[in-house]
Amino acid sequence: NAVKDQALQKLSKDDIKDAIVRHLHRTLGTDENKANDHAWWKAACSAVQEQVFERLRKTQKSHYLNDTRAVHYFSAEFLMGRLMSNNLHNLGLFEKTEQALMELGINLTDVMEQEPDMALGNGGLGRLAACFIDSLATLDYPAIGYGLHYEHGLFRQEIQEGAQIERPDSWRDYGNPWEICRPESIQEIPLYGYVETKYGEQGAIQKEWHPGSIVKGVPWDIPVVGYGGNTVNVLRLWESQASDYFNWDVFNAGGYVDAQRENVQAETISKVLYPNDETEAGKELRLIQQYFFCACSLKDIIRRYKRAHGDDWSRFAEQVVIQLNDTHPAIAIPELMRILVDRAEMDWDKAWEICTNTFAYTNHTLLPEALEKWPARMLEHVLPRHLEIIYEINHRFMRLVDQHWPGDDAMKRKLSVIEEGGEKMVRMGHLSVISSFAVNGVAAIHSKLVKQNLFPEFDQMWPGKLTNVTNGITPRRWLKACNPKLSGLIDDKIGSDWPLQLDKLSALDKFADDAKFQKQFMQIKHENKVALAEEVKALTGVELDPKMIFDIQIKRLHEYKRQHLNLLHIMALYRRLLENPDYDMHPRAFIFGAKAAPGYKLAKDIILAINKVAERINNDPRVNHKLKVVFLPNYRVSLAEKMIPAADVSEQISTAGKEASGTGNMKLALNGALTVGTLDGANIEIAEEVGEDNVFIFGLTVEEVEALRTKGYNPKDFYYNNAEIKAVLDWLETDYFTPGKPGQLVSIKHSLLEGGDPFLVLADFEAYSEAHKQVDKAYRDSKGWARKAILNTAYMGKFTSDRSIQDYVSKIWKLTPCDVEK
Ligand code: DL6
Repeated sequence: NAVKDQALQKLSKDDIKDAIVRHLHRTLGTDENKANDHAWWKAACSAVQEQVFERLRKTQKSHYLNDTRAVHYFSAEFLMGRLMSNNLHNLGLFEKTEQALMELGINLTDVMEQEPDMALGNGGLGRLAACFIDSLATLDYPAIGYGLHYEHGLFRQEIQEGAQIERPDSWRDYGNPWEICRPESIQEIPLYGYVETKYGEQGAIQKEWHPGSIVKGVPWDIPVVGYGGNTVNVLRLWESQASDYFNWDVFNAGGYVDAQRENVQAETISKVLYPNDETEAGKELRLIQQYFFCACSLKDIIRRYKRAHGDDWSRFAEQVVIQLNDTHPAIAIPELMRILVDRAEMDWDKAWEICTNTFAYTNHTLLPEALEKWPARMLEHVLPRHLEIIYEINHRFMRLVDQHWPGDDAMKRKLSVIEEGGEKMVRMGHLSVISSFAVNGVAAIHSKLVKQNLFPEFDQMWPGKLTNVTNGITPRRWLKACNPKLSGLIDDKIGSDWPLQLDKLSALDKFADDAKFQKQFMQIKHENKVALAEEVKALTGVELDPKMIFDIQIKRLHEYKRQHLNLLHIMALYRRLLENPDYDMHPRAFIFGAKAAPGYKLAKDIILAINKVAERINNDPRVNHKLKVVFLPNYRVSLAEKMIPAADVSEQISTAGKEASGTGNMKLALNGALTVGTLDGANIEIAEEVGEDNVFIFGLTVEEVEALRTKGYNPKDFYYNNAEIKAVLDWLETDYFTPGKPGQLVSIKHSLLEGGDPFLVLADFEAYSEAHKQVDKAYRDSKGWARKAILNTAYMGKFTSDRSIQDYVSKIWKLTPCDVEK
């Protein structure tokens, strides 16, 4: 039994039943006869939350008494999804709660469906943060997640006539029972205004920032329950509110209306998550969001530190490590310098030493459009003192560059935090590398490219600072909770400690050729496919035969992820079937889930094209027994939990060198799907682990991509030399898929031909098509396929986020686990 707390172990089904009914009566003021599933959900959450709060209290007491060093995970996104199933599993209360509800005539699955997703993130980066805080609590490390309490998370996607429509997400409309407001820890955050320079004794210069307005930061805590229920850490999310503090400076200068306007603005700061993925927003509100949550969090950290250490700053970096999840929180760096230099009146060198021993930075992308830069002018307006501090950091850094490359002005320009030329820009990546004691990429190949291509000179200046920590996923959510049947089978076969020691799954390899185990494993896959087919029918009206190969691509819509490569191949299959009705292929259902950034026109066009092609194929009786295409609307964590257990094939087909890691690839393989993938991101490590016989690798490598670009890539060569490519691209121009509207899908063809095919879709098409022929062949050998699927599950041990966290701990954070009072 993973549950360590005795009180939790002793809790009986009847105790839980009593607690649920008590909350139904006393918290919600309703009763068993009137309550609907939503009320039962809230009552059940409150019953669970009682246990969670007790563990939380004990955890906080233990951390305080042991004066522990803790990691502070700063992230603009935490894509938590639903919490009920996860919390029940982690507390070891799932079965008891299921029975308790059953005795009350209520179905736990229906109740859990009431919970809205906490969609406070865009995709991989935010979901990674959620997996990491789960693992930190599971491994008993003192940790706190800091982020923004968005009123509206990622938009809800509707599909109308094939096109994406964005609707607001309102995850808190009817209250969220998992979060608790902590007014006792409210912070006041300054913005705008001007900096006054004062001259002290002996000409000492003192800077004072006179803010133009003050915003209130209200913390909401979401308990993060570790598996086994020992440690319960906290995710603290800040909500902005207008400050009670009246802005007398502005008022006295006759600016009453302005002062009021800024109060109104305050409330917009945490209103909405920017729906960008791999592009930077470059908007003032986004900068303010970033500063707001970093400043609140730093004040919170310092308050806690001072409670234990008073004004003695000497132990700060021993106690506090701050991990920057990408550059979104990088503004915390000048903020900490400001606090130390201006407020604590520390000299610069001492402050800088604390700073550079406190921060560590994770890079999640090499795409130039995602590397954040802020116009210096905007920073000056919003955070005038921070810009001065950034200039000072850079000034001192330039002296260091001069020591390494004396007199090399080109090198200074290249490495400077300030990009000159056009409008002066502040490069947040450079600032993060310079100010952190460790910098990591998120998969081996990505970290290598960070060193070689993105920051080679920084690597030369500080050998060893740049490192790798390959991403991971929590097996509690992504196998135990989402795939209960497979989890049960695994428990029966190898015992139930794999959720904590995922390496143990490798014991399944003994059964990879065992006919009985193969049958059980594939029967569960089949049942999961039946369940997904029902969901597909309910959501789209499309009927899927579970005997088809379920081929799934789920991730944000982006050209580099190449959903359009998948689409072109589907069109090619369609064409082959039309030309030859006997074309030999095992029936296949291609299933997509993806949101496109609202301003990303081509990504939205690709969604439209997938839906239009799907409609035509699904309604074509000549082929629809062999080929189906489904686009599931509103892809999100809770939908992923239904799709992943049902996948036979996992599409991981980004252009080599573009996907930093990927984590969907890990979730799908863990659940026994076979990867069709390029040698990109973590696919490479997955292939190493599961063996090349058990994945379908295709396409250009990073080196080949570079060589092709150097040589000069002309997509038209592929268009004119490959009749199938030409036919499917030309097909997009007709009205075959969009009756009466020729040209509606032409932008995809244009991007590939006139647009230069920036992500080498056409160059990889043939290899991709070949890989799919191999998939088809392999699937027909049902025993061979079962073996491969089992080995995928068996060999995914490396990709638990527990391993990622242990890597962070040993390479970067240097934490010690803290046992919590039982
Ligand atoms: O590291 C988490 C995740 C990776 O798995 C994906 O490969 C990568 O694309 C994603 N990066 C971002 C970058 N966004 N920004 N900035 O989301 O990170």
